[in-house]
Amino acid sequence: MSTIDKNLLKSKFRGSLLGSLLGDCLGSPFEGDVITPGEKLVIQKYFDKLETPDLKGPKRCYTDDTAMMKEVAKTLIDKPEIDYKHMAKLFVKEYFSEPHRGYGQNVVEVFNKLRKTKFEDIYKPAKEQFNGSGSFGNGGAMRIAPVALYFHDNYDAMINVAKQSTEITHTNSLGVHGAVLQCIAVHQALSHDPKTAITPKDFCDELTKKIKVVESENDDGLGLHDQNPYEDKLNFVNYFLGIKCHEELDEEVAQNLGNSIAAYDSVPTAIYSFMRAVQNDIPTVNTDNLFRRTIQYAITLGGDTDTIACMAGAMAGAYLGEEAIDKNMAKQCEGYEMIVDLADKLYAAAVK
Ligand code: RVK
Ligand code: MG
Ligand code: MG
Repeated sequence: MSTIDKNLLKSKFRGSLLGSLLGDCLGSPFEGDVITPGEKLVIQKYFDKLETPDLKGPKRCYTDDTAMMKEVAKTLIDKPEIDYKHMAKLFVKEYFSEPHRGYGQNVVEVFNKLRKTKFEDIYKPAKEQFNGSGSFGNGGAMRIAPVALYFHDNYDAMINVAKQSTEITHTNSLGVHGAVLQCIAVHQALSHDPKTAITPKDFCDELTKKIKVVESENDDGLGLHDQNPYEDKLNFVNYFLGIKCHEELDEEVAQNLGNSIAAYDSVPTAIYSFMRAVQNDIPTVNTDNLFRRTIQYAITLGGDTDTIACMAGAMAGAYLGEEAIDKNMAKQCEGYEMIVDLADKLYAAAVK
């Protein structure tokens, strides 16, 4: 990454944060839906319309995914040493100033406890969730893109910060490793030259190698458990990518890779969506634009559409850069200018 052209890197920072924003804003109206063939047509028309210049009407609102992602970015921008207490305070302040952004049901308990205990031990409230097993929701993964961008040239620090920033709210290893996998995927996409095509199998194999290392750290080297769930899911991603895309396959993907708010059932699905769009063989998504194809396809898989599209969008935007994102579509999203400004500040903080 160190040899990457600075203008391209800046564009990739914008692309990834905007990708995250667009996935969230454009995916949230379909959250929880079971997507029928008829609804796929509705989604196609919805995206066609969003490309119209100067479209009037209310903006598409962002949800907790973007609200928390911008606070992660601000923490990295604010201080050269990562201050996790500062991050926890920003999360809590953000939540209490705008609580109606569709947060996960249980994470709110963490925010309340953090505030009540005056941030004394910022990791304690999350550890107490779900009778001590911690949350495996995708709330850590949905907000992680700024970490991948900021540490574009320091992989080990990136992994460490991805874990620690997630553990403020999510301590279950599935929640933490899901966020780490999402972070690695964005980092890998960022490292890829947009003029060179990604080979999905190579991309997945590289991800598999890296997540295997992360997952095996939990095993104490004793080989006691069968505990490589994300490695197994990535093998499934590769398997599905080998099958020609058709309507029924989407249902199988939603069932087997998942489309829920569990990190385990959504991060691999976001990776699959990006890879399927790269392969360009999706009959229900009609567009030449790879960025649009990625988020539109992610949404057609149903379920946790805002977050799966947000995570897939962060990868596609990191690969392609800002220029690949239709400006008319981006301008339909609440916070567009704010996110561009945030990406530039993050770039200035990361690239000296
Ligand atoms: C609404 C049992 C568990 C669990 C565990 C389930 C927004 C619970 C965003 C919990 C994202 C839910 C999403 C969410 C992000 C987690 N045992 N069930 N150990 N761990 N769950 O509250 O920030 O959409 O049903 O930590 O991860 O757009 O309510 O929130 O899609 O997962 O929420 O987990 O949610 P939380 P989050
Ligand atoms: Mg959301
Ligand atoms: Mg969601």
